[in-house]
Amino acid sequence: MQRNNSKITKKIVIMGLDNSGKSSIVLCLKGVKNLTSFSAIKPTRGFEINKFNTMGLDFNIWDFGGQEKFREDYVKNFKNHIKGTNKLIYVVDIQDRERYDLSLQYLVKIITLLQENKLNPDFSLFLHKFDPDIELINKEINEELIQTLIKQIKDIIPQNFQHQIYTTSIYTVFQKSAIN
Ligand SMILES: Nc1nc2c(ncn2[C@@H]2O[C@H](COP(=O)(O)OP(=O)(O)OP(=O)(O)O)[C@@H](O)[C@H]2O)c(=O)[nH]1
Ligand SMILES: [Mg+2]
Repeated sequence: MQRNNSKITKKIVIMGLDNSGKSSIVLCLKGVKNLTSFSAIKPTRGFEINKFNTMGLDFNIWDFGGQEKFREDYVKNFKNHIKGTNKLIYVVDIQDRERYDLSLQYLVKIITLLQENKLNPDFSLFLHKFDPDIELINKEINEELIQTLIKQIKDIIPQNFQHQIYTTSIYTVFQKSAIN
């Protein structure tokens, strides 16, 4: 937590593979509604800190670009990047079936590092790009596939780890549906 003019600013960290939709989620959380902002998003280089205020609370969202070269740096310097984190959001692109395994490997690394550093921030996992009618648009993404993915995720997250899994999409008025 960071003190800012005697107010407390909470630190939210958002991580996941490149192209998983993290920066788009950040725009949603900031309440941005104009579509041009969404189409103008470019891959994040390194990390970007976004400030926003909601319901009288100040937040800093640290958006960690997911390209491999950046991921390697975060893993190497994990402690520096993560210190003071109140909430960590991990994003999996459910439409990127080919990279489920890679995304789960990155998740394992992050959880292992959190444990090694004895950190236990509030942890949310977003199954993202869960667009309305996804099963009609993309026939590969069916209930069975998602349930298998959720099972794999639950096997990775330790029992004593406070966490919540949600499905999310930018194509709904941003909503998240709890899974467990
Ligand atoms: N179908 C669909 N596409 C999305 C959704 N959210 C984001 N996208 C698209 O996914 C692409 C990548 O989005 P970004 O927000 O840049 O992804 P990122 O995780 O920040 O990527 P890096 O900065 O490289 O780590 C863009 O073309 C977005 O429009 C979603 O909910 N559904
Ligand atoms: Mg980004």
